[in-house]
Amino acid sequence: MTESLPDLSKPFALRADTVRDFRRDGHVIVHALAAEHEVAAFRPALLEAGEATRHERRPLAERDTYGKAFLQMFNLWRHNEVAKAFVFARRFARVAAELMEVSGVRLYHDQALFKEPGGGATPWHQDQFYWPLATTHTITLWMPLVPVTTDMGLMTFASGSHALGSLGDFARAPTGPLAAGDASFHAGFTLHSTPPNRTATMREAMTVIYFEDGARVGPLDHPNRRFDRDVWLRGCEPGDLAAGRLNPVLYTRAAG
Ligand SMILES: O=C(O)CCC(=O)C(=O)O
Repeated sequence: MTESLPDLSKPFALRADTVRDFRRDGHVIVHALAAEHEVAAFRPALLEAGEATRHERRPLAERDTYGKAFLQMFNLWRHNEVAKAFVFARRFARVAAELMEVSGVRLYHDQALFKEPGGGATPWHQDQFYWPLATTHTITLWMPLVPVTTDMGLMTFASGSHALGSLGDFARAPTGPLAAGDASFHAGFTLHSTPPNRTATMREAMTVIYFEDGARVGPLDHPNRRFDRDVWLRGCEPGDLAAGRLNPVLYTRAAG
């Protein structure tokens, strides 16, 4: 089933100024990380995996803020081999490693984030608040599976917020329209949000979260971090290498 798929293993030529921008701002756009025809080849299986793993069935009006913000489906890679080939794409993982300037990355988890027509805003937040990882080398790839316009609820980042412990005022950096296969990357501590989807089209986006290979599990000093350890780093204790059954190495420079 996966032999006829586009090959997502070949390196992407990342520009040096993109790495510099990521280091400074904590977010960056990488246009055409996947070609539109490549995304189109993976999309049906990603949608199938998303639908099969979706728990949310209530109408929008009956949901809380995050429930209105998006349909959220986790670890599609475990559902079918095509989704696995997409999430494990060496091309994507290598860009994640190069942006973080580390030699290898592991998977934390993937999520499909589909903002429905009329779906609400995603509140400003920092992802890494939830993650018991003792490293700041964490990154999320966010890739639309369909072309997305500014009124569909696109990522908006607070530039430079990844480097600050406490939150202040930031230059806001909304992303412009993106083609299917373009991707944004943001660091775990980069503050970000998305506005509502004011269109009649589902904003389909796939995300993959990576962390530096060699990172250790951090303190479980908050219920959210205990929850995340139990789900994504099962069996790993604080101080252990963050390298559970669900955290394969997706890229290592040593392998070329
Ligand atoms: O897709 C969205 O609306 C928000 C995405 C997000 O918060 C994330 O990928 O960390």
